[in-house]
Amino acid sequence: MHAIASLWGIATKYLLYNTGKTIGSIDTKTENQQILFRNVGTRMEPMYDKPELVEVDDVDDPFGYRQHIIVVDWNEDGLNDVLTLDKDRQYTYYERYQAQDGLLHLRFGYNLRYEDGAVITQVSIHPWDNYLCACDWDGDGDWDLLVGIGQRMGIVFLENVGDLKQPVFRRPRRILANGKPIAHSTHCMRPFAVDWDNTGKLDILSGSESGWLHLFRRAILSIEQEEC
Ligand SMILES: [Ca+2]
Ligand SMILES: [Ca+2]
Repeated sequence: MHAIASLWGIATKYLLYNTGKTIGSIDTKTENQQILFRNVGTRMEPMYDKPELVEVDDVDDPFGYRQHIIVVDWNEDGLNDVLTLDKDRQYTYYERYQAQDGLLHLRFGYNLRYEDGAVITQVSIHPWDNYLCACDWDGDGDWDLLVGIGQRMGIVFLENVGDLKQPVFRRPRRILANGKPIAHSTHCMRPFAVDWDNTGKLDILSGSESGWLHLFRRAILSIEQEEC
């Protein structure tokens, strides 16, 4: 389903929402809001409730204008969380937790930071859309980030040089395919990391504004030495 989200690019996304039972949901982005379509059917026979806004406890306007979200269990507590860029275009982790009302809510976790303590912002990488993908790209047990940008930046890698509880990241470095920056799209480059061919290492499936999906096998990928 992530592949389909990549194909659709800016308009739609797919996510799994933990609500006590396995429920699939789809969110659709409008301006600075995120909309959840809660699956009130089953996984095999989904049926969606009326759309509802995704809210974050005690945070007004939690999502940036035309920004995207990804859903990942960032703190690995069994509940899917949200990574996004906030209204100030800062990389932000919203944690999902069980509130006193017994329901699952989102709350502010923290802003993601570089190893020098600076908050990661869109502008610090590229002012165009930053499409996030969280994955353990280097296989050391913590979440790294791939960010799809396009233009001459292509897809960049932010290595987590902290750990799961206190992640901090190196400045972005470009991912190279056969020694060259990835350049299949100038805009809406949307990477997703998946072990496509079952080699035990992650490959990249990346969507583009053309509607095509592009597969980059790990064997041809490397990381540029210099930071962007
Ligand atoms: Ca979690
Ligand atoms: Ca890692």
